[in-house]
Amino acid sequence: MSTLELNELACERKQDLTGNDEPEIWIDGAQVWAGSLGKGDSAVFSPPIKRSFSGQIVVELKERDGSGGNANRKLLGQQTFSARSSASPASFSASGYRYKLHFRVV
Ligand SMILES: [Ca+2]
Repeated sequence: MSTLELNELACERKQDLTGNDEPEIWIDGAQVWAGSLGKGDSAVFSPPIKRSFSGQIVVELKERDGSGGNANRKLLGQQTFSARSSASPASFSASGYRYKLHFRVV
């Protein structure tokens, strides 16, 4: 078994045109964190978000619009981690946004 530790999510460029982004982190299909970040903001996870796994574990970064029953989520990116993953931070980026996820696998 390995453990994925998420330490920090940094927003280098946000996806929403106005206001903060509402990023969410999902691990293996379950939401583990939601927040509000603007450009240059960082969410530090203390203690780290930890999930043990064997084989691989999938992390998705989503961005939420709307609220409550009208929430609408855009998938910003997906990364698969294994026991050998060490290239922290992982980057979630496209033309309109850039996020860096600091992690380690122990
Ligand atoms: Ca949003």
